[in-house]
Amino acid sequence: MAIRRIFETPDPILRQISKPVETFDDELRTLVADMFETMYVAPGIGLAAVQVGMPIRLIVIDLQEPADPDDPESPVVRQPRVFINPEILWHSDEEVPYTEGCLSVPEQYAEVMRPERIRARWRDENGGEHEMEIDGLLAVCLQHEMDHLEGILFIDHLSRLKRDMVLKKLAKWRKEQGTAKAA
Ligand code: K1U
Ligand code: ZN
Repeated sequence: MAIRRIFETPDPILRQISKPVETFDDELRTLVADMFETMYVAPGIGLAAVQVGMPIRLIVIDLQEPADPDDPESPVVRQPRVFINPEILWHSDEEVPYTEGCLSVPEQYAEVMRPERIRARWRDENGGEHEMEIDGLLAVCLQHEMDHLEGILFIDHLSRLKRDMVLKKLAKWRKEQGTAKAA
């Protein structure tokens, strides 16, 4: 397994439309393993392949929630999930706010509204088909990651004013880190 570089805004690769996965082979499964390792180290709860420079329709998610939902100090349970060629078959009219982050827009968070529930279909890394109704943080995260497959970042959901504020804060943070890049 290997940790891969995470591409950050404004890298144009993040704006590419990812291509469907057609071959479910060991090369794909190695990429999946590398993406989980990269995501856990980052740390994050999701990652789309395009974020590591591979514009294919592959997403990994692990919400890493505490074993006991009533005890935030209880040990985290790992539940790695792989979504390949995901499709949203249905979404609720009700939307919910969630303060999102993105490993490609490091250290920046902003509230985004998304449908509360979705029905999704996808394949796993062995080509097996899955279909499920999803809500809560998994629905938020899957929709965020599916946006990556279309070249969309969470900041694109913000007003121009809020987006500019986030990008200004990002530039300031990068300057403080000593790795100034144009936002
Ligand atoms: O870059 C990404 O797409 C990953 C992103 C996923 C996400 C987070 C929040 C809402 C929607 C989608 C992240 O993982 S950002 C980091 C983060 O949220 C986190 C990091 C450590 C522990 C818990 C959360
Ligand atoms: Zn993201």
